[in-house]
Amino acid sequence: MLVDIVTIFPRFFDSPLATGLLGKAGERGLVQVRLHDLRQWATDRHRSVDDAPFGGGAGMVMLPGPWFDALDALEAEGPARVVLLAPDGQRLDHQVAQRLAGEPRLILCCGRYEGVDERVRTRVHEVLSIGDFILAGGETAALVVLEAVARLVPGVMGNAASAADESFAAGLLEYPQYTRPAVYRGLEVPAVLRSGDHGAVERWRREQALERTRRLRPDLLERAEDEGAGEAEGR
Ligand code: JF5
Repeated sequence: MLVDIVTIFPRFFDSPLATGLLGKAGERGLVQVRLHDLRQWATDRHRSVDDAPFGGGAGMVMLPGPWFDALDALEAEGPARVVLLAPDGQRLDHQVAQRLAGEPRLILCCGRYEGVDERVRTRVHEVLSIGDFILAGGETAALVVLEAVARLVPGVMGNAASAADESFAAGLLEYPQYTRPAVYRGLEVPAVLRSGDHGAVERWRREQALERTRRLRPDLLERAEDEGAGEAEGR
């Protein structure tokens, strides 16, 4: 997968792209990320990318020109799914991440200031939000999207990912996990996990996942029911 990121702060991505899962995915050529400074498509001598809003009001709005020229240049290289990160977009979830992980190329557009000139939206295929809050810029949201998508690209993670992913895809939270020691400061690991009875372990985990989802995220179960994934409820 190729990911082009357009931003006024390309350096923002340095450490996350060099570290951990994204670093390894880059090294292995599974997720190639290219950073583009939006200012390279600015046209005035101050390299402006924003201006005051028509109609007045606080703050600045990102100019359409640099965005249109950036997307002209990047799309001339070939087809890509163009995504704008903004608070009014579709909420990112596991399903959206899975869909994007199947794309050969993404262009992530990071807005700043009070927003992006509305006409830029004629050039994007979709707007994505990571939640109902306002960030200083789309960069943080783009990183969240990138990490959620990259770990679903085939080969990026081993099988360790799939169990938890399948659980979430089925609309359930994960079951509780423990490692050594068996007793830590008087806190015990549930006996069933040390019983060696794999069937009992599996049943316990399923029960825990369901109970935890019911208690903490009942909305996930309702959604699973609506989607006809009744087996999540043991039916
Ligand atoms: C942004 C206009 C982009 O604040 C966000 C955001 C929140 N959830 N998802 C994205 O992006 C920055 C702000 C204003 C465009």
